[in-house]
Amino acid sequence: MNNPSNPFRASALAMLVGGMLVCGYASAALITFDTVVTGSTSFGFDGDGDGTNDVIFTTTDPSGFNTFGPGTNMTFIHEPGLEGTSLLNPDLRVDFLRRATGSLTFGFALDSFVSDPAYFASIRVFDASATEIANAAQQGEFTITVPPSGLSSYPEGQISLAFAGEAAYATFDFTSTFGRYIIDDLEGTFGSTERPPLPEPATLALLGLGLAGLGFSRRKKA
Ligand SMILES: [Ca+2]
Ligand SMILES: [Ca+2]
Ligand SMILES: [Ca+2]
Repeated sequence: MNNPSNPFRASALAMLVGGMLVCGYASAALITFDTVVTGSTSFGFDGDGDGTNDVIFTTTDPSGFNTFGPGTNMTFIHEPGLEGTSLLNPDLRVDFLRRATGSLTFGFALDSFVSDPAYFASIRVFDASATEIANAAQQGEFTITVPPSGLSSYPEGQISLAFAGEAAYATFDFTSTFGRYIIDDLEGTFGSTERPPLPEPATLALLGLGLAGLGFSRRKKA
């Protein structure tokens, strides 16, 4: 058992936790689509701010993307998102110019008034030789947004899929009653440029001590 009165153990544990938090932050990026331009047929994400996009979403719909769709009464969509037609197959493509590794997670909503197996979101992930390395599909469901029983305005969901190797691109296909979908909060590890330099051990120790203090003061309040 841990002895919380042992300061060395407490700070060693906090350093470990701090290190894990730093690594988690360093390896993943969240794309919120908050700068999508309505009518554009592509949307780029520049994870490290060097002026070169690392992740590029495209649609073959000449009308391009929209940004707003289901409103605020949703669990997995926080407008603006990436909204488009679901009448194509695929409806959306994303290219990982610096590759993606590990897993991808995203929220989706469908322009439907019913939840039905015929209305779903799906994703196929491919490597650089166009070999499919992962896929997933999920029916849109109404979620509880106002407990105990208030439901989201539209059926929605969150897909999370893990894969081995390096993803070069992925395609999305959606089906819905009224021909539109929206996605938001796409999270993944997009090829390293967004990773900040690893902190020096001294910084980690300071962070660990800070976390230890935070944990302690929280315990005191509770
Ligand atoms: Ca958003
Ligand atoms: Ca970049
Ligand atoms: Ca479709």
